[in-house]
Amino acid sequence: MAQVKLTYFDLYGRGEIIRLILKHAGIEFEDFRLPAPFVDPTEWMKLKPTIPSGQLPMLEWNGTKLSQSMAICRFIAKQANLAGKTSLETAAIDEMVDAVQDINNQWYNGQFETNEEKKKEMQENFNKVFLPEKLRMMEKRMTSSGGQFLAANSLSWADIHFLQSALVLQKTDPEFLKDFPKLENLVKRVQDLPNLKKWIAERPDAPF
Ligand SMILES: N[C@@H](CCC(=O)N[C@@H](CS)C(=O)NCC(=O)O)C(=O)O
Repeated sequence: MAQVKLTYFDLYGRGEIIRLILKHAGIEFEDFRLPAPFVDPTEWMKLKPTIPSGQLPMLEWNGTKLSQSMAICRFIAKQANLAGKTSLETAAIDEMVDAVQDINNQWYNGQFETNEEKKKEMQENFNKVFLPEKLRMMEKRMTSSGGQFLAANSLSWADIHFLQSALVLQKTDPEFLKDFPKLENLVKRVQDLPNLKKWIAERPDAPF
């Protein structure tokens, strides 16, 4: 069995999707957490110079250090058969993963904007324009690939990635998927998968 350690802040952020894939796959790992730099930078400032990329998350797999959250996810998703059976399926899954990343990045930009007026404008645009457009596109793609999963007509890490984003977005708007029944149903089904259900019930809560 591989020796696996994930180092990340005590947040969901860019690390939770890695935790979710590992949990779903039943891969045991050390979930090493440190305080987010905006909560208390002390521990991170000591650790940062020892991390090859200078950023987290970092995954250690049998001693090999990997950075970049999406590269880490692709690697473990391949181990867990969640990354497609053909190159074309893998590309379709990556397409949906990148759409989820677009949503996440746009949402974070709005959360961390320091100019209050601009922040309000960005959040309004996200909720009224950006997010519904992305969701519409994703539901269409889902319909054209069998209607049950985001891509490749089977569960992939794109579905798990979307689940985590949806759980964070639902904290501020529990109804945000009400016009997207297929996506809403997907979120329900994926969070009911036994290993994910167990982890979601027991994991430390975080605002994002
Ligand atoms: N593209 C990288 C971005 C990594 C990143 O921005 N990490 C942030 C936390 S989410 C970080 O380490 N911040 C502390 C720092 O840069 O010193 C990834 O997806 O892993």
